[in-house]
Amino acid sequence: MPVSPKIYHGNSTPSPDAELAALIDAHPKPSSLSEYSYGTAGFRYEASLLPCVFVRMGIFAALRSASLGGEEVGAMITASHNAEPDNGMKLADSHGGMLDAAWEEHAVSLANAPDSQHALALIHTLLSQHTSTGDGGNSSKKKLPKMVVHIGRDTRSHSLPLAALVIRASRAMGATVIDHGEVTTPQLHHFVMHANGHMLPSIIPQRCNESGYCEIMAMSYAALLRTGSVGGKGNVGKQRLHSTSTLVIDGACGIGALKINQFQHIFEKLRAEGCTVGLPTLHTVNFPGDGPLNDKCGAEYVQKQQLPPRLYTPSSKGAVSKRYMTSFDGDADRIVFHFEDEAGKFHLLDGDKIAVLVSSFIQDELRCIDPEGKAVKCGVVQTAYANGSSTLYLKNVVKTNVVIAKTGVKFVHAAAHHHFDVGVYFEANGHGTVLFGPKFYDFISAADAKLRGTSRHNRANIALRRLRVLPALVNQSVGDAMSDMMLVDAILFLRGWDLSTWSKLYSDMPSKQAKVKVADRSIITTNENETAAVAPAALQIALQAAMDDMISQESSGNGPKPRCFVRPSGTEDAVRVYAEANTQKGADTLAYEAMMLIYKLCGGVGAPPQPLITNRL
Ligand code: G16
Repeated sequence: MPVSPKIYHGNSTPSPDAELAALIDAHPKPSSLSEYSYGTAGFRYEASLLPCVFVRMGIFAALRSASLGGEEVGAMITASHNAEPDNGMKLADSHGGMLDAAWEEHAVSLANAPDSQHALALIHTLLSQHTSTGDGGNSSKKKLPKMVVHIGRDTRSHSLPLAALVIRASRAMGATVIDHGEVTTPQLHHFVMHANGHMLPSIIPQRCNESGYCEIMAMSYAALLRTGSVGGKGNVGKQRLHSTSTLVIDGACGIGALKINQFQHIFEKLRAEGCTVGLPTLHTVNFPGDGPLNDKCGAEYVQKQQLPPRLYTPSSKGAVSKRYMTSFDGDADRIVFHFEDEAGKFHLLDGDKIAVLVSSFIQDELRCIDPEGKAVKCGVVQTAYANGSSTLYLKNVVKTNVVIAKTGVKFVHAAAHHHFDVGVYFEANGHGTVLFGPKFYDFISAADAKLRGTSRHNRANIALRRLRVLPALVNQSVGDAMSDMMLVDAILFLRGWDLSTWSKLYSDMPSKQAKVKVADRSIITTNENETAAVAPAALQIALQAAMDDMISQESSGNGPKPRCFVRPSGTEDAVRVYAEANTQKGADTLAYEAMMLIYKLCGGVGAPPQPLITNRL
């Protein structure tokens, strides 16, 4: 059952400096690390390296809240898709999204301050520059604004002690801490967004705790499913297809498995109330403790290896239908779908396929009200990892706008917000959501007024009911596996599709992803959208030659051409490689050539990479 958060009040020491200095001194910088860097999604390291930076980030989160005049912010303790020994922190700004880019620099400076004296000096500078009640160098002289920090954590064994450090540090700054305990990353972002209620569009009910989060989502999901029972043209979703009647959820042995199970209770209640239209049976596997976190299971493994997850839960052996499956990652902010066909072949439906399904659904519904499609600008944001076939399909078949942004939610989220009134963003790894802007809400109000009094069976009216529930169903702060799962399931239900039908919309170009370990991955830099390496210059020249070679070997007709790019990971100590070609052998060859180039030109460590051979199931 959802638990209520614990509230800790800030310490009321007249001058917090002594306590802050003591905390900082007690958690010195590890000698094995030259500098902390802010990665793709915040600080992420092997857990024993983190106490120093977590104390400072507890202080920093309070500072950030102070700089926003007391608006509430969040800190999530998680290393998401990484292996169990790693941990990290994702910082949520008051709008619920990722920390403002300008403040990342301050976070890095505070994390790397050589000692408590320098750290305190920086804290005072930030306070005086960014708060109206800033102390100009002495926090004991003036009253600080209200500061509120929400804390959440994943199920890693070290997340609890690390969270305790963050709580202590925030309280030492005088901040009120709201400790949500074990939650998913998107839940924590949701709590922060809802805590600052003035930022919520009026269409979304304000619910700042876990039971509220579950209720809003489940009710919106049920409302969307119910629109399938109305009938009318294009409305096939009256009955669930047998192949989608049970949805198996691989929880990656992490927090998502525990949280999705809470929806069972709500679904049971809905069934008891007679609201049964289309609700599937949920069957969760891979709970915390069943197996190692993210190891041979979960979204990262399934998507990168293009293999089904291992099923660790003892009762799942032989009892799981593989027709309709989904995998979350370790903090449940990513989701991919997959199934085994009648011939036992594995099929993956990744973030690209989700972007296609969701964007075409929303556009179809909008066009039922606005056939010209001019009132609201829709589009999709992808990254360089998007399969070339998906981008072509989006442009040529869905006929939507496509923008390519840098890897990382903070970039794709910002691009969706900036370019579109309805911006669908999904990274191929399954991290994504849909953002609705002010013009969308104006469109809904105008449609409401226009369609008032028309029949419930009127197709435009059905479209309006569908579109109206989306902002509450779809997490508006960050990608959310549970929310995306319900959105996708509802769309499949309304379309009368199963995973096989959805999968056949287009065929992915064969692709390969790999990693290479080098002494210092920061020597590799890329262009703005990461499609080409800028340094070392010799790397891109050699990569281009390998791509040209592959293009001349494979005739690609009008389809996407073979391509390959490399970039340093911002979450793991590795350089990532992505290759796609017209054949799996071509993609494997290209990826292997890129790995060898990185190994030779960028200081590879350990044994040289081995040739890649993909064996499909
Ligand atoms: C994080 C980010 C994602 C990003 C992923 C991989 O995911 O939130 O946006 O795609 O890292 O980043 P990189 O390739 O730089 O390692 P998560 O789920 O691990 O938080």
